[in-house]
Amino acid sequence: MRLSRFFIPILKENPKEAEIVSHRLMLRAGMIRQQSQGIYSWLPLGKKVLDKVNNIIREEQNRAGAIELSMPTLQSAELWQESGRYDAYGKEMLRIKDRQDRPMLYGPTNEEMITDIFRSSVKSYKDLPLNLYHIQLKFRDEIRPRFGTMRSREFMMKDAYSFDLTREGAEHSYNKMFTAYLRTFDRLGLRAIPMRADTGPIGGNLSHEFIILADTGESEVFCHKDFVNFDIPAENTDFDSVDGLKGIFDKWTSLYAATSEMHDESAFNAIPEGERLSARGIEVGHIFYFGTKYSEPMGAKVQGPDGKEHFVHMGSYGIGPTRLVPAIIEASHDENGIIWPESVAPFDVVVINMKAGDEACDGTCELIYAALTKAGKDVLYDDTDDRAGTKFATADLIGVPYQIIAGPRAVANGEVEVKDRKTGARETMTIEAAINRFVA
Ligand code: 5CA
Repeated sequence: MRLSRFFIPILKENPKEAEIVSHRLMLRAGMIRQQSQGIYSWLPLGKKVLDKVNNIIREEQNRAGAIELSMPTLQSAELWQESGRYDAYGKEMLRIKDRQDRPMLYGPTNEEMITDIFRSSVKSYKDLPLNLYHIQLKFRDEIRPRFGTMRSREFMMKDAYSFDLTREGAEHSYNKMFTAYLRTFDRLGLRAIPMRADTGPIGGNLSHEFIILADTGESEVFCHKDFVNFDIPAENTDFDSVDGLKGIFDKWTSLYAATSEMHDESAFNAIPEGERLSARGIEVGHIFYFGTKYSEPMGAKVQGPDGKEHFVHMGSYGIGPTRLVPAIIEASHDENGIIWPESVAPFDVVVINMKAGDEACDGTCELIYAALTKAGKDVLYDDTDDRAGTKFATADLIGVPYQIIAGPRAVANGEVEVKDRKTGARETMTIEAAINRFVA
């Protein structure tokens, strides 16, 4: 992508409305634009990052055996009357009427709709277990939308829903998602701590929140400090292995039970003082097991091996991609801007032409741009005629992991500079070496 042809409305000044660094940087880097309170457009640079985040989520959901579908944002109120949540959900739900005066709503979550899909076609235990997910916009009319897309009214969610014949089966489905989440957040460059949690309006009695430590987070975290350092399940984890996944899960729950109880001060106080961690964090994911809470009122049942009908045991599993993007920035930035982990960076590398119009600089940049693009790299080429200082500031602000800098003096020697955005380290090398560094 040539910067001269791209759409990236960089802000020179710090936007006054932004209270936290991720919001400030997302606005300054031209990633998002507020359309009305708590409702955002994702501009091209932001959209690229969001897509990468969603793809990692998708890969890990698929690896764990979940199957993708797509449900609408607008739902009929009838479904929610069946589950009893239509009135219970209160003012957070945006209620709409269609031209026939039928009550509709902009979905804040999809337990009812997925249960409806399930009951319409699954009749036998032989079709279980089943886990269906989608990545779709949601709407919650939050009292205090704030911090940009961190807490917005319209936001994206990956929501997965599992169906099992028995509680044991449902617990295995829960452990699959638990394990997939540990892997997902790790691939996003984050340490997300699983914390036992309240279930709130989703209901049920087994639930974990996944929390990233950050001073600006809205959640409180009390736990053993060892919680922050843990092994991530390997890529070849056998998600069908009940014992294997239970081992991963038990390690957590036992550590948890032994050392911390989020809402239980005495358990926290039982941790030796030097080993306590009391911090703030951002909830980026939340998983629930809620048994037959929706299957019973909505009549979602299957025939079991005993020939009898059984209400299915369900769980739901949410991740917020539009919250994850600012959460990644909170965890990874410096005074000059964003530092993207390579896995979600909007571009792999930016080529900076320090003297656009200079024949040697132009030729060198075009050569590098073409070679890296051909090799499948996502390259941003700053071919604008901005001053070098502006170009460096832009490249640092938008956080592309590597910069290849071509200035007249180096180019005259057949060389360019390669800068690592994270460490700031710069290295001069031949043009060929610079290309090979990214292609090899
Ligand atoms: N149905 C369940 C799980 S599928 C559910 O709705 N869970 S939730 O309410 O905990 O939301 C799941 C995730 O969505 C949260 O962990 C968070 O990452 C994201 N999320 C929730 N509300 C917002 C919001 N207002 N803005 C941005 N992200 C949000």
